[in-house]
Amino acid sequence: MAEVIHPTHESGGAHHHAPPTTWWRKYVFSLDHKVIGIQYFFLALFSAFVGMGLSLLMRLQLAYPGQAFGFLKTLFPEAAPNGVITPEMYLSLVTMHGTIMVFFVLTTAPQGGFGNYFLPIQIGAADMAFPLLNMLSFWTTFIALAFAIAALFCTATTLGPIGGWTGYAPLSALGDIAGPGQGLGVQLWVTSIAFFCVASLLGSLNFITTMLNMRTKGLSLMRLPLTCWAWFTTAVLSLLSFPVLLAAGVLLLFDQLGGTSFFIPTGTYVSGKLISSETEQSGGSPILWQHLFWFFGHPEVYIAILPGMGLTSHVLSTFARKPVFGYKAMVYAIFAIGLLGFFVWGHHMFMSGMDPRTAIAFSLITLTIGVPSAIKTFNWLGTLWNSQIRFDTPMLFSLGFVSLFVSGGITGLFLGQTTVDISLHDTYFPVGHFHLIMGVAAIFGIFTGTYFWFPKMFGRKMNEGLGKLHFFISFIGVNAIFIPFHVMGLVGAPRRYSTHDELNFLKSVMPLHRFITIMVIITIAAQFVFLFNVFWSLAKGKKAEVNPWEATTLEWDIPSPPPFDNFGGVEPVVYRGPYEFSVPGEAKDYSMQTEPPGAKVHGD
Ligand code: HEM
Ligand SMILES: [Cu+2]
Repeated sequence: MAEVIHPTHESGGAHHHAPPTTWWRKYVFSLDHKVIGIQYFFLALFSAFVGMGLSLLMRLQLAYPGQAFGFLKTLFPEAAPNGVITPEMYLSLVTMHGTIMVFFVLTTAPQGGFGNYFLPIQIGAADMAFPLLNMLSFWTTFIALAFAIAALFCTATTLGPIGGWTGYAPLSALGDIAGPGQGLGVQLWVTSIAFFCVASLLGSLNFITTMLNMRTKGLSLMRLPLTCWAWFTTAVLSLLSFPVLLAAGVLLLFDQLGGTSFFIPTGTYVSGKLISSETEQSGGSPILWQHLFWFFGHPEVYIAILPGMGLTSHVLSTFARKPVFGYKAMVYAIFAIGLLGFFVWGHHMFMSGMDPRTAIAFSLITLTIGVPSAIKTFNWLGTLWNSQIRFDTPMLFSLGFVSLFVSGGITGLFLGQTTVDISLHDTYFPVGHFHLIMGVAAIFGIFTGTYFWFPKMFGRKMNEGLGKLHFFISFIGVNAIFIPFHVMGLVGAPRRYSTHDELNFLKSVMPLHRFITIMVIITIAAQFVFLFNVFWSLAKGKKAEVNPWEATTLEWDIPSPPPFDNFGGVEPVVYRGPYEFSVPGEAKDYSMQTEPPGAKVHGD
């Protein structure tokens, strides 16, 4: 640690550590928030392709149940004997797909990746408040991913545990008797989650401190880009929700390994065996697991989507050449969503035998989240209204984000009503709902960030033609995949079933299953276009100017890529709000935050 000179905080942003001298310190165990951001980004990119691969296997099975695939036989001789995916194998695919996507893609890329890279720069700081902690957060996330990958390979007959990403007790607490992958598989899976919780906790402390303490001169709170508000609120949500999941995970591990029974009730029969007589484990509450899990789980969906919301506001304003409509309302809406998100977890438990009066309370609070969400949506439309839109790839993905957020959000209003949820619960309807809103909307946020910031991060532009191709195929693809999920849900197709062709009433959904799988293959192909674009542009992309999008915030004032300490030791001074586009009377249609006044000052 010799090269770290400790921060002096008098002026908020003055903070220096000397540049690294060895290869290891530069690229692997780096303290530089930019390197760490890129590490998080690539970890998420890798995980996204793993998660996507697992979903493709599920889709093959759902569209062609019982069909033998030679490559499956070779790859998984025991989990897919004769090339046919077993129901247990299918369940493990569901589990690991959900886990990897939620934790290692959606929680990792927007916050750990882009947040790490751009929060310090957008507030005019040289690094995060605690660089060493930042490095530890990344490597703890890496260990978490290693455990998740180990869980994939620890049982021959499955690809990990089979209880879903929600790991409901008591089956997750009982060990191998509850099914293949439920012993060692669950232990590795929950260890992975525990490491992930610790990493996110450390990261959130860093984000909160950095944003509150390290803003440069003139950067008052109401002059912060909305991206920063979103990362900050996300960090607060992480700080308050991950500890609960960590505690639940440790208790689950005790149940698995230590003979405790936090989640194992008296008189549990599994496969005809009375558990409590075998193991003396009794007296616990499986519903306790659901409370702890969903107390984390609901804020988690906002952890996934808030950074995308902040970025969408930012990008819509930049490419519409107009100030964000209702800046303050947007900040308060982010807070409101974050706060209300802690009081609605019960909407995941309407089926758990909860008192109907409690359910009504959860239902009402859930519906009130529609208010700040609608404020955000109308303000996005307000920003676009009467504007001269530049349709570059980042803008297309932001518009896609708004569209997916609305289509996914509307069905949330259905599911938030107890009476409607009871009949739709555990069908494909919620699966369609959450894929649109938290799955692909958040992924579109990640794509927006990639296309928007790539020139700054790597000093080269991504290819626009390939970017547009990627956008159009993906946008049509995800709608063609996930809107039919709702239809299947209304027909009654149950989720987490490996075949839908055994019951007569479901025969009608089989053609839809095949259609969806074809769309999945096309959409996945488009993701390889994206992957190619990333790596090709890294090597061969056009050199990027300092400010290719004619944007206003601090990152567009410094070279692409930024030097080691971001601002070359000079503390930038901020004179304006972040979204001064098309200000009447100004020479250009944008004024950078660092341009001294002359014109009116926005915000304050
Ligand atoms: C390539 C696009 C994707 C496809 C085709 C896809 C497909 C699927 C399928 C078929 C299921 C299983 C449904 C069931 O049997 O219950 C599933 C579950 C799930 N997916 Fe995706 N998915 C995709 C992307 C994502 C993304 C981006 C996320 C990120 C949030 C995600 C999160 C989940 C979760 C949390 C589950 C539930 C797992 C569980 O029930 O435990 N998926 N997905
Ligand atoms: Cu929820």
